[in-house]
Amino acid sequence: MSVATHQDSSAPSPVSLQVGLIGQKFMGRAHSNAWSQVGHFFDLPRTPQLHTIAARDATELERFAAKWGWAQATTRWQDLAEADAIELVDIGTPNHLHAEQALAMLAAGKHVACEKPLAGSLDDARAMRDAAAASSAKTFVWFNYRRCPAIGLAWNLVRAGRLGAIRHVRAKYLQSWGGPETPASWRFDKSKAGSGALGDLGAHSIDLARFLVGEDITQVAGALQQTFVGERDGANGERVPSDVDDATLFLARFEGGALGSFEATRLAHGHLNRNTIELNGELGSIAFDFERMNELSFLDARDPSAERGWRRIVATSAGDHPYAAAWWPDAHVLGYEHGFVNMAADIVRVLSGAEPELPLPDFEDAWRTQCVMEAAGLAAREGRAVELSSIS
Ligand code: SOE
Repeated sequence: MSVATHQDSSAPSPVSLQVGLIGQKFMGRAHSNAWSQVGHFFDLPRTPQLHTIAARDATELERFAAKWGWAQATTRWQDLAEADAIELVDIGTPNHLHAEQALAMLAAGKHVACEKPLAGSLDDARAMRDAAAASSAKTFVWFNYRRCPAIGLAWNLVRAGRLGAIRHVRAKYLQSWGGPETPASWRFDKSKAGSGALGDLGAHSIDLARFLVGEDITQVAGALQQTFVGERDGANGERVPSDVDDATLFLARFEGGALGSFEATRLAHGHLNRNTIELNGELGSIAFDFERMNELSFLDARDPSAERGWRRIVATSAGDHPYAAAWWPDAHVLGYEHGFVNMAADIVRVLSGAEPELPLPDFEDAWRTQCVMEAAGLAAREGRAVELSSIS
């Protein structure tokens, strides 16, 4: 199916950036919102235009396209590769589809922005990394939490040496929606998702840790994974195997010697979307909790005063905090969707030859995160430490 929904984009203006998107579920909404909002809030060299949305369900698709402002809709994602006007293809599909779609788009000369994790398997991820390296197109991976202003502030503080050498990284991503009452979906099917909590949640933690510390992980050890719910209800009342990790825990060593601990679970009642990370350095500490995403906690260990202790910084001030200038007055706080809009702004900057406000993850970067996921799975299965140098 292919339909024109409300405007003719056959003659794109030179400053427009024609975007195609694959996927109309949760990430389809988050990304559609980002592409349509970004030009309203950021002053950018180019303006994204919602050219074509591709998705499988034709009935839903027409309504989705009209609601979010996509000019055209198609049930053939290959149409995006064939559309000359489209420069950037955004992939918001289940993990096992990323590689085929990204490789086709790169072969057609499109820039690609792909959902995390990079792929459902190491082989797919490697193929994507290699194709990106061989192409002149730019690639991006939606590790959206990098774009919270408070994380941007943390990144700046680490870069400014305010923590000194990093000793500890403590990352937890805890959710609670994965109990036996949750029906089967691709997220619980290893052949599609690749992994469960590890790739869905742990991938964000690994990316944030590597981003903030600015170093790669060299070793993974002490890993445990567990599938607590082995079967779920299928669409027709049948029981379907659920074969991914509901929880993954592991320890890690960074290049510079810092030690990390990681926990990812979908079975932590009381925690809905608790993505937390804490860094302890020789000179101070930072702590972030996504459920209070506008705040960063900072402790300066060099403060000699009796009042030394954790500072709660509301990271919403234009001029001081990344991305804040594009939004609202102080403490008129941001939410989940703003991370995607902030990332869309940086993607547009890069595709216009400008610098992003903060470094963006590309396929090479996301490949390294995928290698850490692979090492964690191997370490858990074989009950041993795994050197990242052995994963390639
Ligand atoms: C899972 O619940 C999920 O939607 C992840 O897939 C996202 O990546 C994460 O940001 C929020 O939680």
